[in-house]
Amino acid sequence: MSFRKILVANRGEIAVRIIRACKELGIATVQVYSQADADSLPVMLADESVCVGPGAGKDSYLNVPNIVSAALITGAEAIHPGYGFLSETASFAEVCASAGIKFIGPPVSAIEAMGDKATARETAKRAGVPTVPGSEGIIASEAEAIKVAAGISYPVILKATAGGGGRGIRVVFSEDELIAALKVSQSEAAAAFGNADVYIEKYITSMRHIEVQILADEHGHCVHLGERECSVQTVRHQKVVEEAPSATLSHEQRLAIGAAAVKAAQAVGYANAGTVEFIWTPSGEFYFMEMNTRIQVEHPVTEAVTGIDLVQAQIKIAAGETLPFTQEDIRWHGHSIECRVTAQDPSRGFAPGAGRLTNVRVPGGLGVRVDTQIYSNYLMPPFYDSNLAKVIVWAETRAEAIARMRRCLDEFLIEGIPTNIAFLKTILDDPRYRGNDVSTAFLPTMMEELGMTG
Ligand code: MV4
Repeated sequence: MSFRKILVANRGEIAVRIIRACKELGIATVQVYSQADADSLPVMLADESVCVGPGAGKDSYLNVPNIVSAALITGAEAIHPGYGFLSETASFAEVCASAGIKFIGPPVSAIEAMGDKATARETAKRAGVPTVPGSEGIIASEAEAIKVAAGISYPVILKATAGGGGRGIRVVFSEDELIAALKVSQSEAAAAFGNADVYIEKYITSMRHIEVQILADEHGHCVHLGERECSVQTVRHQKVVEEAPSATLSHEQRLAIGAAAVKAAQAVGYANAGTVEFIWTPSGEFYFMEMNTRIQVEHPVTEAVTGIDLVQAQIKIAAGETLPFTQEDIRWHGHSIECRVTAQDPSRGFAPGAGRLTNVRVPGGLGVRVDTQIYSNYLMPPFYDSNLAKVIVWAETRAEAIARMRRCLDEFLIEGIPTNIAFLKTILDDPRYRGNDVSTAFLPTMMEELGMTG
């Protein structure tokens, strides 16, 4: 059994990515789009398209009734949500199910279990996955916050249970700051997520962000596809450069963290593609951080080193197929790097830009992949994220991959709006980056040294 027609409930490069996977599987595509995206590449590439509302995301790509109606009217049997928008909204997956449409993603129960980060942490801990010392679930009172923090010792980090990806977090260095920080964290969380609940962890002062790709079918099989190194992020938790594998992990460590990721996924009855995020310490210990129950922006680096098409795998799993490989069949070859090219202006605090791309010239050559929605004369709408393109390179070694990426960034020409391409070159040229001497502090430090804000 496979699907005959899939609706793509997203936009930009990930919509293009999903359409490509469908085409190769012989599946027809319906692209939903906003009025601002009428001339977009996914609309051109899809077999059919349906306008679901005005430019603002909340009126179009988050408009559940319109998207589900578009699927019913066009006879799409499944919806691929991509990343962002409705991809991790359990109620959307539920509405799809009640309309008889397959949501290409995990079960509603798994989205819910991992969507609440304090619950996810407890679930991982109970399953035997290492977690950072901290509170048991959410903080119920100021007295409990003081007691927990004193017990694990400062610094501590406050995280919103409804957050994720670093939104609504506060680092606290001493007890005098704790209660004020707790109040700020709770009110920020309430405003951002409609849920004020916060949990506490020991703050790990030097860490790498290492995440593990997993794939699970709906028949109880689950494998990991190794890790991605995502430590190069801005102080606002924007990932900028990602790699697979991490140059830091030995093969034994890869298998150990991979097995932990599989355990976490199995603890919530996971199916489809997912990513388990870990803190990696300088001494080689790792701790569960959170799980993302969707395909991620940086998935292509894992595809490059494993040869597995993750979006095709998502579709086949949702159609009820069994995983065609076991853990022992997964092999890793070479090194892959992704750079996120964005419409951000480094000279204006990385403010997001929009407007007409008067001229575009995309890099290419052996071992180069560019996932993008842009083309010459494309009008970048102001409503959405600032991603313009992902440049993904593959080479035998990390050094060769860096040289290839550097060459690609020189080739890439985008005229008409400011981009971060020069900033990406600065990162690739930094001896700390080249020497894999990075932690999550690397990029904020580099930017401060260069007098950059943002
Ligand atoms: C942490 C941490 C240190 N210790 N958790 C959470 C979301 C992820 N994207 C970043 N997060 C972190 N979680 C513990 N227990 C450090 C980070 C972190 C960070 C925290 C504050 C300000 C900037 C940061 C940049 C990268 C990682």
